[in-house]
Amino acid sequence: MSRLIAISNRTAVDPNARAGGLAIALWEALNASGGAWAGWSGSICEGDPETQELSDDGVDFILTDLTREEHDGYYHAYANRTLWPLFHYRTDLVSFDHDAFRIYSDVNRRLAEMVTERIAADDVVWVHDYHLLLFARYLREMGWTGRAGFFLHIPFPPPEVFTILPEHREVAEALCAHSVVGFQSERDRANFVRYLVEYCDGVETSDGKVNAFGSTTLIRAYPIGIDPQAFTQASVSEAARAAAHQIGSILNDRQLVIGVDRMDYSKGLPERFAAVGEFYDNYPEMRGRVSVTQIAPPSRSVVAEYRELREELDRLAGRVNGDHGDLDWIPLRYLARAYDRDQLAGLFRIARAGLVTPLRDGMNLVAKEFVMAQNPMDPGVLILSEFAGAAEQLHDALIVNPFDTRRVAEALHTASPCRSKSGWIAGAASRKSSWRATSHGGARPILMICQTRPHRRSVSP
Ligand code: ADQ
Repeated sequence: MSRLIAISNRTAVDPNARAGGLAIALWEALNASGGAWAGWSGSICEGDPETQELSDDGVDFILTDLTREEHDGYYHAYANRTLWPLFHYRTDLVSFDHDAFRIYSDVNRRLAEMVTERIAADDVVWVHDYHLLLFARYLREMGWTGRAGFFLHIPFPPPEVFTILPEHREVAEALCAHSVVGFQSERDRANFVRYLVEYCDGVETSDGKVNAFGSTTLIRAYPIGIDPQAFTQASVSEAARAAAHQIGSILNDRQLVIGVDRMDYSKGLPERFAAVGEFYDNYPEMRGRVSVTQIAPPSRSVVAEYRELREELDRLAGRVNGDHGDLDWIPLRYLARAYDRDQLAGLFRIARAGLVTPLRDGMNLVAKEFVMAQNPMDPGVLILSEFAGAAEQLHDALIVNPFDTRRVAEALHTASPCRSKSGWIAGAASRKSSWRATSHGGARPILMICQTRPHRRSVSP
């Protein structure tokens, strides 16, 4: 019987890691079909890496440790310091290192070997994300001819940016070795197709396929979603209520505006903090009536840019609070730690506005989670960057250019003084008839995000 074999850098072998969007989606697909999940074990070994195989709840895991050299070259250097910034259009932060590319290729080859030794001709291989761009090349070189799909979770840049990568042709050729290549958004799909047509003599056919490098590949956008019902349930769980109660006791009657992100330069946090400062500058009547809470646990702190980002955020938050704070009011609360899903859902539910303003993002699941956590009788407003993949779907959020801090401040003003649980507060929001935001995940409900009156919830087919 044909099996689904997923390959990603990190797997959800640890049950605690089955909470994120990707992990949940993959886990459910593999669990339902009795598939396998291959990738890095998460450990670094001293000697030669060995393959470990184990099963949990119907899913087989095929795992390998990385050597220190592999971890540095493949993961830290090429994946996180070359591909991540380049694919997020941050050419200023990209570092190129031929040794790192060699190690990245070697790890992709080693993972492909590990998988080909264990798959059958009719299995379906499903490769995930920018760590494994070359995986299919080795799979094919090893003689495997079955079906293989690839999904990129992060953006795919325009050809003018992608071609900065010295190895752009090798990467594109390896992607075309899949039967299907999936992207988060139409913009990403169009960028890749344009690259193939303009730089590799690719020919686009009317059925969404491209002939390039002697292969025919279906190239499509498959925007990733969340489990909307599960998130709505999480937002009324015990832990959610406790978190909402805890923050509520500090807020008093103030409006909560919330941001939740990994601390990453792609998430636009310095620009967001600047916009919050402008909001209090430009709308002084909002001082003391709104409190912004930003949750952002540090990530990848071995990379210098991430350490610098942390320092910049500390400084900017201090500035906003120094300029505007008062004895009984903190304008911008900034918490550099993670919270669990239920707690976040509880905070989203009581927030008047969600600030999701990445400079560039493949999708951004926080935007969808914020929508699904809302109480339909008293929903908040989503302020969403036009550069997040989610903006292609959540048309009725307040869509902003995150670089335009004055406009983001204006959106905060529009969103914040809406309706409070204890009654109406006059403000700009009452001038606007309605904003809506949709949640993706197939045919999913459209939730009326902020409607002055009457309260109404509409459900799409
Ligand atoms: P990420 O860059 O990690 O993912 P995102 O989609 O926003 O971005 O978040 C993924 C998950 O992490 C969400 O479930 C969110 O709730 C959780 N999370 C984020 N910040 C958190 C925090 N401070 N504390 C606790 N949990 C937090 C990459 C791409 C995205 C793409 C996803 C999925 O960069 O563009 O949407 O993969 O494909």
